[in-house]
Amino acid sequence: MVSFSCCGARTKKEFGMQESASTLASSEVAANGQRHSAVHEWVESIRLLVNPENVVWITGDEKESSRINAELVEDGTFLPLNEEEYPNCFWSRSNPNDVARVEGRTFICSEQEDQCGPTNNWMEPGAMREKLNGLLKNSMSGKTMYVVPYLMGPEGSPYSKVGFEITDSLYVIANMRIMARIGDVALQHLKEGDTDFVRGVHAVADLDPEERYIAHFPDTCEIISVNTNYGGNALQGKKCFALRIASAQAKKEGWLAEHMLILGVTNPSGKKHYVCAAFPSACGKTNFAMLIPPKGYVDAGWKIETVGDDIAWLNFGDDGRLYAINPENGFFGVAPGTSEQTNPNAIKTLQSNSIFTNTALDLDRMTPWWEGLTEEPPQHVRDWLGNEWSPEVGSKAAHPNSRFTAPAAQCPSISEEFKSPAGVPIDAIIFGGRRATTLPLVFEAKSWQHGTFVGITMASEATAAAVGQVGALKHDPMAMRPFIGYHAGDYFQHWLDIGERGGSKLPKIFHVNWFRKAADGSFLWPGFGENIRVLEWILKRVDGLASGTETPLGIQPKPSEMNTTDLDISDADLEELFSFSRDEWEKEVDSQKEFLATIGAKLPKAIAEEHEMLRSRVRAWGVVE
Ligand code: GTP
Ligand code: SPV
Ligand code: MN
Repeated sequence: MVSFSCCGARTKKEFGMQESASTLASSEVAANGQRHSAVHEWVESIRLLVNPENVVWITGDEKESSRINAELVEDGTFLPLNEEEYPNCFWSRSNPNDVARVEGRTFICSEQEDQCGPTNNWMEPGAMREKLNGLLKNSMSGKTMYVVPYLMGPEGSPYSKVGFEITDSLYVIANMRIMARIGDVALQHLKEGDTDFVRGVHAVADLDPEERYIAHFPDTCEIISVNTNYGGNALQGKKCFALRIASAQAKKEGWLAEHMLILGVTNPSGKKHYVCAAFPSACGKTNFAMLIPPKGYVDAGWKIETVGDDIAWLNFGDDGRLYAINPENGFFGVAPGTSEQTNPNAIKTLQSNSIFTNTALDLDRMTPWWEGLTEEPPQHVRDWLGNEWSPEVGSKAAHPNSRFTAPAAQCPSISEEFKSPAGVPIDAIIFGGRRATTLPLVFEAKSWQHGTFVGITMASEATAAAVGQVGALKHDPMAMRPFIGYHAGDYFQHWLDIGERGGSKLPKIFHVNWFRKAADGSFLWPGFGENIRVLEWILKRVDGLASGTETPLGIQPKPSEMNTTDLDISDADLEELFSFSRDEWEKEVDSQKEFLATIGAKLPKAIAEEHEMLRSRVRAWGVVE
């Protein structure tokens, strides 16, 4: 059999892989080699640079996946979990220096510095290439270079896009296989002679944090990550392509690539709405997307379906409305806090064919464990660092950013529309941050322009999803600050332009805050399934069934418009959730001003004006606590 091995003898270990490579080699090289000559030329150029022992094309088939998992078990990267409780699941620990996205090492290498903007790190593309070529040169010598074709978005969708990730990491391939549609499905999507694909290179190298780079070249649709093997840095389909590169493409092509979940909600009269929500990393997207309503709501006929939990691509349909697709194929979810009580759908999703990274391990059952999964920790625990652990140790057993990688199709609430090439029409867009104070449970923006301003001025307390100080309040426009692949000022203008184009057919825009705290530090709002009460009000507004009340912030529910039946919360707490403090808002407006100033000359005038109008409304309102 002829294989697409480029040079050198195969090692015994790689023999299994070679078989699958040969299968594809015959189809890809013979049938598609010419069809996809641009891909092959680029792959060859990378091969010459990284100098691997051989090259393997990933097909995405089941047997190949089993071989990859077996190899990961053999080399110690994967520990198989209890086959009865967690069939085909694996536990994995990353290098402790490589546990989250690193924004300080993430670069947007646009041709001009002012295309990159103040929210990103910039390096001149030529200089970055030189730097990375130095790191990549011979980085795969003695190793196998894998070529992973992947499709972001449903098969057959005009909105889906193809990428390639060249990698030396089987861990990355095992995760990419869950997170994206990989292999032949992607090659088939790429038309003959098509050069519109994202070129990605990933090399584990020696995981040196000082030489770690997650570099994006939006002008040429290239991604290079080196010295990292962690999720958002290394699974390139996700944040690197579907947000940073795609947002730059979306700007040029007139659509939106956003850090948003997508859910469908059916009300008791059978009417179905679709909603997108942008919350920053680790602020509740996965949970909201899979929400199970409380009993009263279920009995009444409410139903939530999941279309996506992290990323939405929104395009205008022929009818002028915005339609969303989920470019991903799986969930890379935050483990801590996920339980049968908080998110039963996630628990059912992750019980087979899943990967657990940096969680703890219940040694007696050989099942994954994390803080919040059960009230009491198991008897014998290994922590995410591989050490024996008990509560007396004082540290967390699971890393706060430990994750499960699970196939979306396994989610009990997955929507039929998850695979829909056309996507789903969006009725409402919700922004929300993690705010202990100041922000009420919910308000509606007065218009698309005001909603754009509300999204831009969103702020949130930092979480463990990115390296940095947890809890620090950070501005995070549209939950996209780390993911806008071009100048933030141009991105804000793009939102306003979408507003001009979509007019009255656009979704209404809302802001929520599940995380307001009482003086004793406890959450005022029960959250999770109860969040449907807020969603119900939002949809009443969409359908014109609630008048709300005007406040300086926008439109808030009248007390009588919130369904509080069976809700276990005191009247005082409920009032506090909606309370408005002029002192707090004076400070908020000042902090918004500081943030908006960082955008510089590219801040759209309309946004500066919205800010001035908010300041006047806050001043005029008086103290209403
Ligand atoms: P990324 O995958 O990083 O983008 O995160 P995400 O936005 O999907 O956040 P996720 O749903 O995973 O939630 C993150 C953390 O917030 C978890 O520990 C959840 O248990 C917790 N959380 C989610 N929803 C709520 C809520 O309504 N109330 C409270 N108090 N906590 C919540
Ligand atoms: C996030 O940080 O928003 C995530 C996890 O969804 S990662 O894929 O690492 O970016
Ligand atoms: Mn995310």
